[in-house]
Amino acid sequence: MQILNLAPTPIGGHVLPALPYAFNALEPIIDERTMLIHHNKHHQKYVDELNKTEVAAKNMRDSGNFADINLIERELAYNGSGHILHSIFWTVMTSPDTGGIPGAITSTLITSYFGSLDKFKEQFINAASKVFGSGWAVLAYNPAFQRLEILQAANHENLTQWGIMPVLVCDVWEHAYYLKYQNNRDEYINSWWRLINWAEVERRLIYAVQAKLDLMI
Ligand code: MN3
Repeated sequence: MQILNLAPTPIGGHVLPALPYAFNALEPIIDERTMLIHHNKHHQKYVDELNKTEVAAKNMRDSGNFADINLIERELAYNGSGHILHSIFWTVMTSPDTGGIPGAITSTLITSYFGSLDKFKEQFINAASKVFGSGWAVLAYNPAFQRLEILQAANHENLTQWGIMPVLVCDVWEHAYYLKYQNNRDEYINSWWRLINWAEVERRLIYAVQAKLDLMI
């Protein structure tokens, strides 16, 4: 891989990223206990299952027995997407009302596509609120179209556009909010908005735009 300057994650070598703040940093909007369970139990499980599945896939290739191929491919999509979305989720939040305002690139791309920041927020919150069952609201840069889009993720891996690069994600699985908000998902989402770390969204968006993956189609 030297020629490509890549450092690929070894098969079965994913690790749970540390939170970039204390478990109680998002209080009172997201309580410490929810963060502990969500990060140390739920996200850890996606990492563990992804690692296990990658090893199982290697064993499948080594043995030439592909009887479990459908199960393995499904697990790769589910757990891999779960690991990626949670890893992004932790970084795009910060203590309430300290995350600033959308950066210059974020504001420009949001306004040019959604019309205004208010229209963007309205669609994002509605998308998050109306996810059927467990899932996410995702603001993503689509390099094929060279613009942003709002998508829902059903579970972690369904309803996507291929090749998107998520820059802002909101977890609306019940495990993200149930201890404090019970069935009041809308209250959670509207409070969650005050946690957005706009500098991190801007950093991710600049990276996505510069990736120049528009040659993919
Ligand atoms: Mn979650």
